[in-house]
Amino acid sequence: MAILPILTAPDPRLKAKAARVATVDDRIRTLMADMLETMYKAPGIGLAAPQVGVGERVIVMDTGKTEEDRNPLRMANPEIVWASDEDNTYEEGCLSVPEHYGNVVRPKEVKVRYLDQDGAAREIHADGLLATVVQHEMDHLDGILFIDHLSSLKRNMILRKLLKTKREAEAE
Ligand code: GNR
Ligand code: NI
Repeated sequence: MAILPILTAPDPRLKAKAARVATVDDRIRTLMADMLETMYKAPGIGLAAPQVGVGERVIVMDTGKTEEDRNPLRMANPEIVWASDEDNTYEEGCLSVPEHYGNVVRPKEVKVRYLDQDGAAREIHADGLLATVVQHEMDHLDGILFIDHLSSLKRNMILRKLLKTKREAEAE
């Protein structure tokens, strides 16, 4: 297993649409394992492959509150097959947008169809925090960050600050 470096915005790889996984093979299973290890270490409750520079439709999540109740979810080619009419607002953060937070409105509940680590088709009904996170991760697969759901004023302010932080890190 390996800890992978997490890309931060602005980065063109975070804006690209990820490609569908043709087959869930050992390469994809290793990617899922490395992504989970990277996510736990960060720490975070979700991670999408584009965040580690891999343009494929793979996401991992774990909304368990403690190390004891770990419940890792590994998904390839996730698709929303149903979303509730009712919305929910959650203050989101992102490992690729460090130290910035903002309220995002999304459907409160979703049904998601995906392939698991064995390539088997599965479906989950997510609500609460998991519904927020799975939609946040699926956005990453289409090159969308939570800041794209904020006003352009807030988004541009955050992007300017992130760019400044990058410039300062490069100058070191
Ligand atoms: O760790 C994370 N926490 C979080 C909190 C609220 C809404 C979404 C998230 S996902 C984030 C990890 C991440 O950036 N995944 O892409
Ligand atoms: Ni994110």
